[in-house]
Amino acid sequence: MSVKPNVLLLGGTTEASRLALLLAERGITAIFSYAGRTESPRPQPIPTRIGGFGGVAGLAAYLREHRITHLVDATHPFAAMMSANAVAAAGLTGTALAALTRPGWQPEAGDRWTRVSGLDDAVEALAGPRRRIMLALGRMHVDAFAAQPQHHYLLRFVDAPEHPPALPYHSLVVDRGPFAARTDRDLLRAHAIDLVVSKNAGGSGASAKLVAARQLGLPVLMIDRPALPDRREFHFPQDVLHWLGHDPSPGTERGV
Ligand code: 3Y8
Ligand code: NAP
Repeated sequence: MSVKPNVLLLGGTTEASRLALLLAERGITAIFSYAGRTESPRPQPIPTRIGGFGGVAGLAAYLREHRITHLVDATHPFAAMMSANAVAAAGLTGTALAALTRPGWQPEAGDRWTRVSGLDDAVEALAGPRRRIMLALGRMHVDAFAAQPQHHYLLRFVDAPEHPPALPYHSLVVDRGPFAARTDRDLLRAHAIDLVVSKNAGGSGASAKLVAARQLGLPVLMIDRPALPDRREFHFPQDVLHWLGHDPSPGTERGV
């Protein structure tokens, strides 16, 4: 007798939103969770909670109090703290855990990537004469680049910041993805960008700037993903449905 799923979905990515839709279509009991990083996160078709849990202990308590049967970590590959907490809390409470994540991007013909292992190495790699750099990393880590103030930075944030970024020369675009290659190409051209800095997020929502850089023959500084603890991983929302005991193709559900 399989347990009727009661899912906690840690979201904030395109794939998480796709899975939320599938769960809603099948009437699977689930709650979507955002950290609350943005002013108006995309509404979801399932009940949604916003805010941290309070570390591993807080997440474990949440799993117990809400009798969560399946924890799905569909957070961004750079949300390393959340993913580590999910593994720890699932272990403490014996909750089934699976990650829904996307493969990292691989360089294609025509790409001019330099790979670095983390944010500090990316900052160091920018030592040298002034350039015009698209820093497509969002808002949380921009201040680290004040160590290389000589460059002109093109910044793209989801929300307007309360305070101007601590970078003497910068242009700021407030926009949320997913982005399109054509508009990113126009943006890179309009700002005469000569280097793009990117996280290896994978997926389709942030890849536009890489396609645009390739088309314009621009170099890319690619930040590799942080290491994450071992856990069951799926790359497709339908595989999560199967894991939950639901047939991924609608209309062939049996007794659910
Ligand atoms: C709050 C939820 C969906 C999810 C869409 C994806 C695609 C569009 C592209 C560039 C890169 C960046 C950033 C980015 C993308 C998707 C996805 C993705 C990159 C929202 C969202 C939340 C966040 C948090 C935000 C971070 C920031 C990172 C901007 C919603 C829109 C740079 C990551 O201002 C801040 O504090 C923003 C912080 C974490 C990284 C950073 O360090 O600043 N995402 N992004 C989630 C929460 O509260 O739990 O507002 O709707 C979601 C999406 N952003 O459902 O369609 O799947 O990745 N997000 C990166 O990849 O490098 C932009 O500009 O080219
Ligand atoms: P993080 O550094 O790994 O997490 C820091 C803390 O934020 C966590 O310990 C947790 O707080 C809280 N948190 C993170 N994700 C949460 C979620 N989905 N629901 C509830 N609490 C959450 O995470 P992050 O890099 O700041 O990312 C935050 C959110 O933005 C995630 O949902 C992620 O998917 C999304 N996002 C991040 C990026 C990125 O580049 N990092 C890109 C796109 C989307 P407590 O310890 O208090 O529980």
